[in-house]
Amino acid sequence: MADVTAFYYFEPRSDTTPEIAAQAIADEETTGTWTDLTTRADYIKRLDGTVECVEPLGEGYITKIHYPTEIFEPGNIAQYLSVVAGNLFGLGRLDSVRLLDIDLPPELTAFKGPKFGIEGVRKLIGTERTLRPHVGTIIKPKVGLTPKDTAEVAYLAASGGVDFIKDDETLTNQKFCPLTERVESVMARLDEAMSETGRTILYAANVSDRADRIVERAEKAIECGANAVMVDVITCGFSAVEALSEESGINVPVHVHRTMHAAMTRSKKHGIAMRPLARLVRMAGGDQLHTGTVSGKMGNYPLELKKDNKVLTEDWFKLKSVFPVASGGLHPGKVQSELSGLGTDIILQAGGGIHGHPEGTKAGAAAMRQAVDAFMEGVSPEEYAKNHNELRIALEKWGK
Ligand code: RUB
Repeated sequence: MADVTAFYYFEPRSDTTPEIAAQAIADEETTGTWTDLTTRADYIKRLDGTVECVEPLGEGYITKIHYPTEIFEPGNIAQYLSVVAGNLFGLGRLDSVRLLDIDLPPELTAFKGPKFGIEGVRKLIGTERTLRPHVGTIIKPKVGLTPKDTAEVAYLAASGGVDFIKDDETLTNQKFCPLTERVESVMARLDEAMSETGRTILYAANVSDRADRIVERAEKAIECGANAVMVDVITCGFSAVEALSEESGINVPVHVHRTMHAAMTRSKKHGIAMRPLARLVRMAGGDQLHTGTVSGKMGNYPLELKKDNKVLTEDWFKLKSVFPVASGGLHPGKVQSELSGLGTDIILQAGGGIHGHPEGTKAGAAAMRQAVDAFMEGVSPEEYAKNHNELRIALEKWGK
């Protein structure tokens, strides 16, 4: 049976050698602790963690640690994390440690994975032949709009050309915009937009909630017409994604937001990189996952991001691929750099970059689509803007 391999960057405490620090991780996460044990029976040795190598990198070191697969409970992502990303973050022998990636054997990746994946979502939208990037929007302001006004914004975005509309991460079921009323209103207006345009537009209602209420909430949203659901994976947990994806009654794409992720992913020295999280979301069954942008408003690491997106889209244990979502501070002027950096199997989402268009949401959505069309036709946005007013106005406001 192949081991689980985890890759870490770490910096040892000044009085500790890198080898001892790496071994402390392997010990803590397998059969050891800070002292020797009288309870350590001989037969336990096979479960010891081993350090394969420790190599210098920048101000610290890279290590590869093997954890025997037998330690893991197949199918239990929470338990996997408690080994590869558990107590080790608090160990005093290390000043910092960052989980970079994990390599799992087939026994531990036997999950159903995404129900739809990129191919399935493309089929719903009708882009399986053109293979163009999808354009999405987050209704803005984040919170505060009534259901009726939310629906109007959704209608305008859909009429302007977006493929996908989602709630923002802080909007769930507050009094000013209750979930069921919001979904009914949005879907009624989207039905109008769909019959006017002949296109399918997905609306992901944010069903993030307490563990024991998420599935019920998603079913309610679907009953009210939602044709996608959204969940915040870090605040709700990977089991929330699994529950939504595996429930047979939830036959719609699961959009996975990652609010709070940067507390773990942002530091290059300490925390958890996006890559292992992306692998786990794919196993758990997310159909679309936020992974970041190359030019947006959030801190970004383009080189890491490209490989993170590859982890979602390359062949991996027969699991369907996950649609990477680039979001945060995007507008039509950034489309070209995002698509040249990340490729066209991507959902480009813009909130402010659509609803902040001087001529309103419909024009903002049209401008985003025009910027995508320009890229697909190999024309510069400035050139394309000469005959496309919405794009011209967006570029005048935001530039590139
Ligand atoms: C985007 C927004 C999203 C972020 C999350 O709004 O608020 O929640 O994309 O970031 P806007 P990430 O388009 O107005 O900036 O995708 O990096 O997790």
